[in-house]
Amino acid sequence: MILFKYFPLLSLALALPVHFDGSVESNGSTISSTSTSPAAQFTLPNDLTIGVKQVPNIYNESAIDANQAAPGYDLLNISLSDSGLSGLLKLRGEPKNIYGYDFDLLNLTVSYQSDERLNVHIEPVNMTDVFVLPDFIVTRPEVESLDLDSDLLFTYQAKQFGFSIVRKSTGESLFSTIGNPLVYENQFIQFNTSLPKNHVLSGLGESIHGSLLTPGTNRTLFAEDIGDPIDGNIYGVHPVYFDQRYGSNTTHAVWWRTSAIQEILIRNQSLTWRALSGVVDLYFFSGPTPKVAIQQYVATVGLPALQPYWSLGYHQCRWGYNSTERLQEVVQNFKDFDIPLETIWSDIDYMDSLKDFTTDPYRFPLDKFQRFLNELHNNDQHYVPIVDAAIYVPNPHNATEANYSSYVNGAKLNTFLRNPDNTTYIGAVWPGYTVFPDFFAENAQTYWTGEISKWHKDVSFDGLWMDMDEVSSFCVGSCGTGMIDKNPIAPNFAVGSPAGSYPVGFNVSNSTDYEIFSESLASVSSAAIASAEASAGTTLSSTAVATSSSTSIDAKNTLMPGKGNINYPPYAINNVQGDHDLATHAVSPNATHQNGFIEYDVHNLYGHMQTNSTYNAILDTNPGKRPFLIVRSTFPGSGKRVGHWGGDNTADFAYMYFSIPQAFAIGSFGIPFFGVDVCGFNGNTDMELCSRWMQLGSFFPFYRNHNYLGAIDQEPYVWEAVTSATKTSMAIRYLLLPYYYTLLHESHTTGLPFLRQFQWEFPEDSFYAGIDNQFFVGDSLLVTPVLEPNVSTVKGVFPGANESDVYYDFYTHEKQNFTNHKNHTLEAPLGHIPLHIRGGSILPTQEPGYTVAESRNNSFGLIVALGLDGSASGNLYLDDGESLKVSEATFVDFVAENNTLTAAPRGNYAIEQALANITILGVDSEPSTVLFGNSSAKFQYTNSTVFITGLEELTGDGAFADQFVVSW
Ligand code: MIG
Repeated sequence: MILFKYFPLLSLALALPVHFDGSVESNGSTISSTSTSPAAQFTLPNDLTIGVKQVPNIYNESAIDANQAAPGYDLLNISLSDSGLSGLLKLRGEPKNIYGYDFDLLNLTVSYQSDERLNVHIEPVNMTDVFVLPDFIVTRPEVESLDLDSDLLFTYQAKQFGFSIVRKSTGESLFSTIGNPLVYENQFIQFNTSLPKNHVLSGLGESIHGSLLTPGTNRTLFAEDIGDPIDGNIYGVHPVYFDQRYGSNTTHAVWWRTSAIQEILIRNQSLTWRALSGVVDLYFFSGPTPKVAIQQYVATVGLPALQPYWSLGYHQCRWGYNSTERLQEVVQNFKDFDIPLETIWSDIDYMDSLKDFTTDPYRFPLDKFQRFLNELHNNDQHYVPIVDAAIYVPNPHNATEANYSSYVNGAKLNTFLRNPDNTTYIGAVWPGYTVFPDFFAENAQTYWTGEISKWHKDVSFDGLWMDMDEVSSFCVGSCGTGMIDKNPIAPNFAVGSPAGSYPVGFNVSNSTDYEIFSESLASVSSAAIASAEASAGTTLSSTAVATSSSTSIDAKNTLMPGKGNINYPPYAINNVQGDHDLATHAVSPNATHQNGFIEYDVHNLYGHMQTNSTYNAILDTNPGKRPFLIVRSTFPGSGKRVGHWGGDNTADFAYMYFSIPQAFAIGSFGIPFFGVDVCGFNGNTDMELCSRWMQLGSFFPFYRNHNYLGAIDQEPYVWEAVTSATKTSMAIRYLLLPYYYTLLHESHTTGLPFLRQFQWEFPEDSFYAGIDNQFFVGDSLLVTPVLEPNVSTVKGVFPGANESDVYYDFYTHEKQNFTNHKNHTLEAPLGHIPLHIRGGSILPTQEPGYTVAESRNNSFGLIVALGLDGSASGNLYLDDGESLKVSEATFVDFVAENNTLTAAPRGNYAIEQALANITILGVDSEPSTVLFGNSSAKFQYTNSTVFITGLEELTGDGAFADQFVVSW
């Protein structure tokens, strides 16, 4: 079965007509300039992609230790202010200029901003050439009141300046730089805080890593387009950490409000924070619980967007849906297999020669494509296409390209990134040599709104997927300068070749396919295998780097007066790209914005800025409706507007595992709407992995299956076992949609993450620190996924079991006799994902339909899981699911105690569907009657569970039209 899917895809790719020559599909077979395709095409010259090899400072044994060498500062002229204090920091003795030039004088300002937030701000007295993060990007938090009751206390040592943040209520030092000098140079800022032994730290992203920042972790913060290397710097930048202290049972958060390139070193008892530019602008949040600390941080950077209700439906995507017919076929297959499909996605395949805001005239002819989209919308389904950051530069010798309006309009409005000499910066991405919108430029919004709204008239998308926004460029520097008459050019690496790998355990679980695959693989030419491996590997440029000596880069533009050497800063970060050059596979640090900003200072903001403009542009196309945006590169505050996906993971069990801590981290950064490429992106998936992952994905807020161009198909209908596993878990997801949507709303109003780590829910018990293989959806549903191959059981722990808490099996409703702190083995044959409801919760449900719209028309239900004390509570939030400004909303509070359930609605959103049933778990003896109001209700009793049914007749005006009381 797998091979049947595998080879047709390949041959399809090779049989594409001539006019596709500029598209990636054809590049799969031509990786050098000696193209074998009918119309020869230039390839990006290899040497333009190779940076200058850097030795990362953390691996450089002769590197100077700034803590030893720096002179430090003395604090002078201290004066108290209404909200804190200020003072002047003076360099002690001669400058040492370790990794840049020492600033002689610094201003220190400390302000108690609110009961929970304290700010320590340090900046040079002379601010010429010092980058300051503008307020409009991430609001600079201000003093909210002068009459405060803070649990935080700032103390300092004036001579050889250092400061501590102390928690007043416990006397504990939360943060202390005392004992290590502050280093403040134009290209290097460093401070060091001591940490307690056995610290429990999390945050500092984005990275693929366990949830805890264990000693030895080096975290580099530099937005990068790379296939999810474990521990490497990837797409987003979030300079915040959470410090959970079990000794005192408190948690606080520390955020550095900066877009600078950073590196953080976590050791047994210290954290060293380094930045390559900017000012020190630190915010301490007092918590004192982990959830409250997260909420304080998230509320400060911006509460998450309320996503449209339909976004909770299932999303299907792949790189390689390369015609309208193919999209149609996939949609139809879902229908035929009766697997709910809410949204079908397009990768870059729909584009005309990979150009943004175009559609291929042959594979996606507009009339046919529009008919398809209309039909989709008529069925209450949705369409989300990808948009890349870079804009193709037309070849001046090609008349048909000359009017590529997305380029022409941007050039006219002067909205593309520049070189230091004011020429246009030209890099290279999929379509060839490209320019990059400068989202700081005066006309950027006009330009971007123009492009998006014009395109939306042709292609009525329901949301956008923003990729390559780190911002990615395949060559080093402005490589397209003087080269645009070569356009279109292909990337210099293989794309779309068959992915050679299969998941661990494949030889056991798919033994038949495995044998056929191994034989066939042996017959594929070694060249094809090599290119497959190259494209399935983690770095796209590493092969090139390994085999070539470095090319010299014009250094003159990388030295900026006052700024220093911005391309090769004296402190080299451990950038994950092959040679550690900051300009490898990304737009160069010396690219210059219209307002004078250089990428060196704002690289980490590219995705965030593009997000803001895109959000506004989408709003323009559909006024008043919540824009749906999934983006790759994020920054503090991005969650206000977008959701995020985990990027290019690999189809293997390890990546399924890491999706859980990645979700915890991204949730704590204020982006609750998160999911990863289910079944895996790079490499081939297999039946077993895909079955497990489709089930796990059902419990992530964003549920999307996405796949690499050259990999075998992985829609859930490809394997019978995956189809049935998917239907099972999807039915649960759709049943729980009212609970999920209520959680989205809770995130939106409180900042709480959607998926919850045990250590957040049970913060007093250090046994549950750093558990990454189980999680809660909200605080009521505990998921114990299988994360390894070839097993039929899984081990799990159950916090508080039979002490403070009790758990019920979701499927059987049986009360579990679990013991706190004990590892329990659960049956988990393929197709079964263990789920437990936490006693004390009430979950609203709705009968699943094929689409979200259909589900929303079905009748409601309630699952009441009684806690150890016989009580439970929960709530429901509902609105129209799409209005940006919600004017009609209904909240229902549910409380169960003393054999009585009360539902108390408030609000003005009309819920017309009836209530069909209520299931009460944990009822010790069979009730003689059950009353709904004054009427007796039908019920059954088994397994300590009361099943009340047939309530439709009693709730014909709508499930929650009136308050009701049920007693048993
Ligand atoms: O470098 O558009 O993360 O989801 O399929 C590859 C093609 C570019 C990277 C995205 C991935 C997408 C792919 N893109």
